[in-house]
Amino acid sequence: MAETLLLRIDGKDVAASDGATFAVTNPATGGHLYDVAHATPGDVNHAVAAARTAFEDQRWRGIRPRERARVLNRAAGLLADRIDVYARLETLQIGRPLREMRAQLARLPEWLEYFGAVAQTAEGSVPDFGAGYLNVVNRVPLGVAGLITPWNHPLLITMKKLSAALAAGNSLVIKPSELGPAVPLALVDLLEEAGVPAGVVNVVTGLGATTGRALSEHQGLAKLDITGGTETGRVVAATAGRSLIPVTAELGGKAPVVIFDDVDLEQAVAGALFASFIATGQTCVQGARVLVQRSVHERFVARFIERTQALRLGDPLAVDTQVGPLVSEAQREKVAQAVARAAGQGARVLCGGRVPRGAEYRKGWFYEPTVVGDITPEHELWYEEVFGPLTLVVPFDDEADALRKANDCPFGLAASVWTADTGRALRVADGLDVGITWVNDHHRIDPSSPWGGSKDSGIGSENGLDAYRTYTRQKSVVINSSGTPFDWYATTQDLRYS
Ligand code: TXE
Repeated sequence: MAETLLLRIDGKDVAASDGATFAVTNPATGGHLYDVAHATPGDVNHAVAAARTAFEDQRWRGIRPRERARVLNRAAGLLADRIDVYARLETLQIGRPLREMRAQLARLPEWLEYFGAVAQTAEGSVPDFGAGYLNVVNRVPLGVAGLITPWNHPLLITMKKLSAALAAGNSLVIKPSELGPAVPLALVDLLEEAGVPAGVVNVVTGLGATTGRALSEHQGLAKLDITGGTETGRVVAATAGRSLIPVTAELGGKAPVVIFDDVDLEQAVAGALFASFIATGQTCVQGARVLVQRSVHERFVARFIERTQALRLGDPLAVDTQVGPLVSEAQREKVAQAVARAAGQGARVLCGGRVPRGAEYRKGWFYEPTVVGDITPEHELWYEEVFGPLTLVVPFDDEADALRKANDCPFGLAASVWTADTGRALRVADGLDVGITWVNDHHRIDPSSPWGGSKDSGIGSENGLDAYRTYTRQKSVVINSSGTPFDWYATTQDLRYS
């Protein structure tokens, strides 16, 4: 594929106004995939204006929610037919194994279906305003929403935000990651084919510091929804805050995987592997800290290392590949440096910790799945999010110790608890300061289930009814139905006016 991907503004594919482009490469081979238009602040302005016009002329928000849902269901059908094409594109851009991308993308039509159903069934309310009044409260769309999305799940994360935003009747400007813009761009064609009017969904591709910044600073937005690193989230939220633009931010994580000694060891090892190494560890809910009860710690670690070393690294397009490359040289460097720093501070690299040898790995950003032990809060790696195929194993004594260690973290996105004791699972879930806890599982997601965290993991949540609500605002109409004339200034008597 050697072509230039263009911006999508007001239903048209357009080059950047200054003609600038940037290149997207294949992280498994270093090969050039395509050039992409690099939107200028002027292009961003143009996209926001097009989205605003589409909002004001009601071409989408004026359509009854039931009809919007029909369009979204049609889009879900088209998407289901294109999964294989999109999965391959995602793998080429970000290096995640094709098997993973197919499994992930096959779920995405559900987001369109779910939020279409929510839009159809959403109802206003009639608060008790008191005798002689009728108060009708409706929810209306916000306006133009800016979506800034990352590279690690390019279509999933775009879909989570877009489905809620569109179902509610908003217009959008999407700034996909510079590392994986192709599928979010292709999605606009699909949505328009399904019946979303041109101009409702616009895409500006570009780098974070230029295009992303221009979008996040735009005064014409009614909401900003970002998934990215915590530092990016802070900058974007601070900028939006100055303009009083509401923000949803899904940021970093360092999820603990808490394994008690009453759980089947093989299941626990399989679960921890899935938690730690899916997406080559590049996911915000990655099991980045495996906490294991001391009585089984040694046995667990031996088996965990054995299975980690057996993971098949390689060409992400090959169906039997289990771990692909990292997304970029910078991301691999970040992992390698974190491992070197931890080792220098006295932690022990139990397996991995290096670039794999072999001609097939020479051109891509591969790194061996890595397990680090003998790690304590004295080490930076205890706290920092690395975002790669790297996890820690840490022993704990009892429930209280497990909770103390699990919560000793700046992030609070997700955690998993592995135990056969339901009471214990509930107690630990209750004590964890995170947004999502899985019991005897990890990484599970559903459009109906809230996805968001506490502390440095962000603001608000995606998925579920709350996500839909945050793409709307309340509009209250208070009707005087008493039929009684009222004239405040005609008398000096005490009257109730509030
Ligand atoms: O993310 P960025 P990067 C974490 C992870 C990773 C680190 C950096 O730890 O190592 O972040 O990854 C846009 N104004 N996560 O650099 O930069 C950017 O173009 C406006 C966690 O890839 O945060 C992209 O579209 N926008 C995470 C998006 O923000 C800006 C997913 C995310 O990119 C911007 C990804 C700016 N100043 C990384 N700077 C998760 N929670 O899943 C960048 N962007």
